[in-house]
Amino acid sequence: MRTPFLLVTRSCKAIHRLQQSAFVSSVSALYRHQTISVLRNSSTVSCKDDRSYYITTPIFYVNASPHLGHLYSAVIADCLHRYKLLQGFNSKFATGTDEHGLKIQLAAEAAGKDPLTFCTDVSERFKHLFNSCNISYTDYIRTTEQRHHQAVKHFWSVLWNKGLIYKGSYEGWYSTQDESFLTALQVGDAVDSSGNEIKVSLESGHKVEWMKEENYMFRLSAFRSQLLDWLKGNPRAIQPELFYQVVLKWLQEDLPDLSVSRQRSRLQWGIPVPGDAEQTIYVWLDALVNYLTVAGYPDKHNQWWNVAHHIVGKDILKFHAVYWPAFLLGAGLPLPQTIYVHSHWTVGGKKMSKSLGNVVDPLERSKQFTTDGMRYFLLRQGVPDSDSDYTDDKAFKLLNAELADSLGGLLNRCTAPALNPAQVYTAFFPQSFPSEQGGRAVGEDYHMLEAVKNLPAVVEQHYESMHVFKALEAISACVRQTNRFVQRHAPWKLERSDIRDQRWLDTIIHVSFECLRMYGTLLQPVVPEISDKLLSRLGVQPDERGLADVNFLPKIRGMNCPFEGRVLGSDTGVLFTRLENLDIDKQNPKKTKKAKK
Ligand code: ME8
Repeated sequence: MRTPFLLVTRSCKAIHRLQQSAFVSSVSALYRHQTISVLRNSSTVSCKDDRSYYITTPIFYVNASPHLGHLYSAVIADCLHRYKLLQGFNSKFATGTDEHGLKIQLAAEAAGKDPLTFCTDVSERFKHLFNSCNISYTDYIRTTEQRHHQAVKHFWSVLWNKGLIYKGSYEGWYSTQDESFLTALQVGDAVDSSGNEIKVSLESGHKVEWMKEENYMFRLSAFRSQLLDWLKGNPRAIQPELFYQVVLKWLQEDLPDLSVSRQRSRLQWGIPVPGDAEQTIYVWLDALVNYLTVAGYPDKHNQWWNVAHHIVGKDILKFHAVYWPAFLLGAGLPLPQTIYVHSHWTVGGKKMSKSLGNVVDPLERSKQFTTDGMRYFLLRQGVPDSDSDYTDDKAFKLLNAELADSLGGLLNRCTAPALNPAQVYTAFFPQSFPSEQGGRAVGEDYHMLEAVKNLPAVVEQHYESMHVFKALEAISACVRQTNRFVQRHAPWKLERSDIRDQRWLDTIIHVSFECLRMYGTLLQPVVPEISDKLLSRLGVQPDERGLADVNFLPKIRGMNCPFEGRVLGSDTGVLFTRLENLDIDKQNPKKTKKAKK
């Protein structure tokens, strides 16, 4: 799929530059929002090349406020979106809220509000969280919007006209919490908080109820072999591999037709079935079409729909990897290129839930840890293949170790006036550090250069497979190596009056700056504010921060380095302030460990 960066057309490159310049954000909230709006507007400009990319998060239910898990999906998508922009792609990034269905209808009733007012309130909370956390979405979709209603009705009519929807009756289990129909095998016994025996979904643990209704059915069973063919022909369509295997297994089993409407008498809060005012379209069919609505369906979706990638939590895998592709096949539309699946954040080893009182408020935490701190923690500790347990203590330790001490410490050392009184990007002297081992450099120094040189490729591979934590692990390992490099040669001990020592000192700083420039460039998708601060301090201009500009340590290959001799950017304070006296959350980490045992 990748083409060389140099193929980017001039117009796209210009947009890319604009997007890059947007990273020169000050940390003030006002400016940050302006920055994001530049990012948003710029990516709606159409580029006349095929380097388009479209990434989505799930659209979130508005029955409750956003929690850490929602922010996690958004941060992953934001990271991939920003990475694609860095690569020179024209990238579109959609998120938003899922506002129809019984669950929302009941939540609005319980809140004593009319459904739309209720949805608007909660949707705004999601938007506020995402804006506060620098989620640079280019489109925020709400399923209550007119453009979406039109897309859903059109989509329904296409399926109907192809004979893929028929009037039938559904009798079976339904979970309102999951808005999902279940077979007898997917249901088990449980006891609710009042001691009543109930039936629950084995997968989600949510209560299920028996229902019998006349409604419309979609011929899902007819698509089993096509879905299998798709997956067998596209082994990377669902990532990571573990989830691909899960879907393959589902497709070996029985795949009954799917109910795609509810009786209007039970569900009023939704889009009516075209031509049948007695029925409401099933909320999942409605919700999935959001991805098409944003792409411009039904008239002008091709540019984006051919390059769609979805980020989803493992809880909604079946909807995205079975129902959605079947709907799309039915409608004669291309299937998503990738469905990236991630596991869950737990607290004390348990799923976050209001009743357990263990919900982590991402807004509050991002104030404590800073926006970039929160983003870094989520992406560094979140593992797609298995659940990750959240504790404040982990975040506190990780951020202090990797952002404050390791990365911040390295920048601090090399820019300190004691070592760098002229405040310049010092010169590199090949006599001190020749391309072949010799001079004053030692074997470990060459190993470090090799690791840093290879970093863009390593990071690309991990970003593209959504293993962002591995990319950050690799960057962090290199930062440690660079710190050891400085420590090993102790430039503060060198005798400046000796020209040879002075040159060696300059060379050490130059090499460290080159490493820092690499780290700052590669970290932009994860910690945009910190990267901006770092690159600005090094004097790297906004249009020199793309992946194509990285050209690591050209002087060692006898080439010119555009940064050498430049005056550094001004000192705007430490990169990441150490978190001290943190008001560590009530969910005491020790207690958490015990609970885990
Ligand atoms: O399912 N850890 O919305 P939803 C990580 N509206 N991610 C989590 C999480 C956790 N503990 N909890 C939730 C819906 N998520 C539908 C989606 S899409 C067409 C319709 C994230 O509000 C994760 O991405 O229940 C999960 O799939 C999603 O939020 C579910 O959000």
